[in-house]
Amino acid sequence: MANDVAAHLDAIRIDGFCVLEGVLDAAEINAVKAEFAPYLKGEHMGRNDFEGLQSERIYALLAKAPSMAALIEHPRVLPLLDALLPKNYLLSAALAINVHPGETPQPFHIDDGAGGLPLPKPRPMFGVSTIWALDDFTATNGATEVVPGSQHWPADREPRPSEIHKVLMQAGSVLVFDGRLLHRGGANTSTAPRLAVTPQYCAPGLRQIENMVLAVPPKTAARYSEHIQSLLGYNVIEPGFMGYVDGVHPKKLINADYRGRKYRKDLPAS
Ligand SMILES: O=C(O)CCC(=O)C(=O)O
Repeated sequence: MANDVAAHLDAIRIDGFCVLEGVLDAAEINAVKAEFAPYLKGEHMGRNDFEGLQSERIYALLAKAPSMAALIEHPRVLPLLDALLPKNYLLSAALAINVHPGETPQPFHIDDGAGGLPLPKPRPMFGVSTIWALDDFTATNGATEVVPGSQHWPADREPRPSEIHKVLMQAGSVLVFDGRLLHRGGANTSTAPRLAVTPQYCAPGLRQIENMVLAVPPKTAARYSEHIQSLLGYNVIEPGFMGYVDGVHPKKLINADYRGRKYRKDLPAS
């Protein structure tokens, strides 16, 4: 397993991505699909080319599909995240994407943008993304496309068609990639939809793409592990106490008895 992790880390450092095969079994996939079903009725397609006019997306996943937690903190993925990201990294986004037949390719993009900060490229990695295949990713059904090595490119370099790699993988596999890697959802020219879920993680100092503590408020967050709560943003980064709420640790909003390092009896909370 340690060798496995080392090989996957090497692949991510060189190519920008790796695929972990067969991580979920059919029962696990079906449990997730069952929770998604009420939100995937073909009624709400994307609002633009990025979301996909023939794609459905489910946001705020941890408020809607509790089985997602197992994917977000999956023990096969965590060692890679722990090695690649600074301590206290956050869940930046977690959404399901159901690419329907007729969908066109998404624009190429990266996932770890720094909200307009003037950072010349190439630059360090600020995030790591995962895409879990809940259906087989085939040559025709909208499999994710990546541009190997593009995590090291300058800002103005665009991929040539020969540089684009389609990630074919079986349902239950997960693509793990450097947040700087150029990628996109592919065109679906098949006759069936392609369902995937993409938990994306970022360095603790970066703003999360989805406003996670609003998407998953304290009462809902209370149902999850401490690790998931921390990933959502119910944490503080030391030194600096970054992430406090009204001068106290945000976990106090989940558990009123929580006593952080700065707990003082004379304050209402710590
Ligand atoms: O659906 C996919 O394969 C990729 C989607 C994606 O990269 C995104 O929306 O950020």
